[in-house]
Amino acid sequence: MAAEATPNPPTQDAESGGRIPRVGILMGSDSDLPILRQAFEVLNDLGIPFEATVASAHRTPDRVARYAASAADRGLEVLIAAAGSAAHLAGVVAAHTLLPVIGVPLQGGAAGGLDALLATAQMPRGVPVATVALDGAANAALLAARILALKDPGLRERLAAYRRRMQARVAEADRRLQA
Ligand code: RP5
Repeated sequence: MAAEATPNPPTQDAESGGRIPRVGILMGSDSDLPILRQAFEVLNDLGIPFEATVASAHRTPDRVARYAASAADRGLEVLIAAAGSAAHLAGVVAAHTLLPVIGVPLQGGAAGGLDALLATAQMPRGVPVATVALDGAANAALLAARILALKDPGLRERLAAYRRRMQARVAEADRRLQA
């Protein structure tokens, strides 16, 4: 089923260098890519192999269902789904997999993102989506990393180092302010 169920080959991140992707990122449109690049950057920083693909809950529903249903069999461990406006992508993905799904609502719709936020977060009981802030692609990647780090001590250490770098940047900003 996996081979047939796999949609068109997703974009393989160069940094993954042939390693099996652990995180699958879906976005509703290629117009979402600039925000999703923030997630790519975090995952690259943390050395987590990932793949990314454009798939729409409304425009390509079968493709989304096939991708989500085959994701675990293909070795993916966490899925990130980002969409704007009537942002049903993360919910539909969660309906077709038992993997953890992180939803990223995107700004830009007629209601300034509130439409996407509610559509992503307000899931019915039984089908959970962990929803991050509007345009929160970087945090989605960090949350995925924390999930993976539960069983990956090396990644846990890289996450700790990431946090130390962040803290050092804040301390440096404060030093400049006080100077
Ligand atoms: C959503 O509609 C996409 O995720 C995107 O955020 C928004 C607009 O899509 P395009 O019209 O730019 O393709 O499905």
